[in-house]
Amino acid sequence: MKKVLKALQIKNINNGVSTGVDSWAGSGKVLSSYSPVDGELIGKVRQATKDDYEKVITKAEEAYKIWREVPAPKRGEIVRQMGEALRANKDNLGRLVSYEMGKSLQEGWGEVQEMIDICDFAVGLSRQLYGLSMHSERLQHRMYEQWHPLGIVGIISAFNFPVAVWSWNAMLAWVCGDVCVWKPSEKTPLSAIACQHIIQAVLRNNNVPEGISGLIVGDREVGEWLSNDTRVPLVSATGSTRMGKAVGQAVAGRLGRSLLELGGNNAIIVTENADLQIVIPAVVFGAVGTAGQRCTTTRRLILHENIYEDVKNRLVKIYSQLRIGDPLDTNNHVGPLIDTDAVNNYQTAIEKVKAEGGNILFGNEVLSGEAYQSGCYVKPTIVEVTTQTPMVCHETFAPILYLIKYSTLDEAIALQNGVPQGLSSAIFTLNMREAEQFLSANGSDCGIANVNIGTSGAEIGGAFGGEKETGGGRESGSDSWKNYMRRQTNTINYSTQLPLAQGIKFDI
Ligand code: UN1
Repeated sequence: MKKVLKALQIKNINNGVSTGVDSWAGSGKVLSSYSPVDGELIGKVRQATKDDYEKVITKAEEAYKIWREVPAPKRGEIVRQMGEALRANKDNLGRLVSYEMGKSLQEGWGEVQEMIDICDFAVGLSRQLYGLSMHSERLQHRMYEQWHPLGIVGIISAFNFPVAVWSWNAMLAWVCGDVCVWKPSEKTPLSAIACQHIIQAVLRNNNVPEGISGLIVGDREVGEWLSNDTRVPLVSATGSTRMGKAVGQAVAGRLGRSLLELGGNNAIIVTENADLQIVIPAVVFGAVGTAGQRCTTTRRLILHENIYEDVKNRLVKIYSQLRIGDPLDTNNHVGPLIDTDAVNNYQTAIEKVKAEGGNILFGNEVLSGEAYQSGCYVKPTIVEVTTQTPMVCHETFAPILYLIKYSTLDEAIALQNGVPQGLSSAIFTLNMREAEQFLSANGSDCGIANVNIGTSGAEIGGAFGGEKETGGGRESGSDSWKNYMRRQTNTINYSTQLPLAQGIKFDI
């Protein structure tokens, strides 16, 4: 890991990590980043004080005045170079993400690949920030709309995707002409600093201000500063519903904009017409991938009564064969949880669901021994329930999968929709009527609804996000870029008269 840190220019200086850039230089409390893989200290970072925050925002404001005037395709060219820099650093950055967060190396690299893909997407977008033109009802008038940047975009990201979700926001915001101030998770600060180095080098090479990309490491206070700051027109936040409600309320209180991507409680419905060969890998990857710490993780499996026992038995068998251990070792399927608090949450959730009548079919074990010295490794768990008890309706960020039996599709869809969250959902069926009902207006109520694909692993090209307690925001692909811009309607009169709209006469 030393070599990886060196390559990403992360050096410990004066009890804190030097960022090597001015746009972030915390002078506050020291934050230590421990790896959940082996419990080792990776590095220490100095958090930002309120003064540091003010400096970053001032730099961002100055940078915005310059950046908004750079033609969008030229901004796209700089984002293209960022994509190239990420390609060059993919191996090291993926390794750091994997070690600091605990996800498998494949997923660490996959996360960097998502960043590269969103760069490519943003480059194309930089020539396609289209507005509509309309026909004016008045003679010799022209009416059209154009999209302008907003200003400073505050980005609050979560530990589970330490770098990719930031890049979904930042790359789009940058081609749109905004500047970004990023508050990464305090559980994964080094991955963020590594990105900051990569981005700053590209900004320097292009002689554009470093304030285009600001980074502020700190705890929830920093989130509060961003949410309450009228100089930050948009706050995009990813994380728990509790955090999102606080951010959403604060930003709404000043009539700012927020883009929220919060908790999920994602279900897969498996009908009696499903191809079980593809169901099993989809469910296992969805439920245990990233140790159950994706917002898109499969948490509920709604099974038709005719295939219930078969699927249940196959799953228990596969779960008993899963290899749990160092995620940097590509032979392992499941890595650690982020920290021991997450382990406690896993244990508490299982205790509670047992008290609610849940039947543990597999798992419910915290692993110990040399390979598990960080204390963060748990056995993926399967629990059988007969109704959606309070614990089943709650998002526990751990690999706990609830199995529920159904007999009619209406009942299955009601179960799928019967939780407060609305991010991702899936149905496995080869029956076209079942699939279409699931996708119809009286089907899944989620932002993402898949057929014969699991709930996690969405592509960057689609709009990503969900309904209800998931927060309603859409990031990444499709027309999500509109979140980062303001629409202006322009009407131009090239006649010699001043006709009023709606035919109103006003003679003076
Ligand atoms: C998240 O967990 O916050 O769809 C994002 C997926 C990933 C992104 C997850 N592409 O699982």
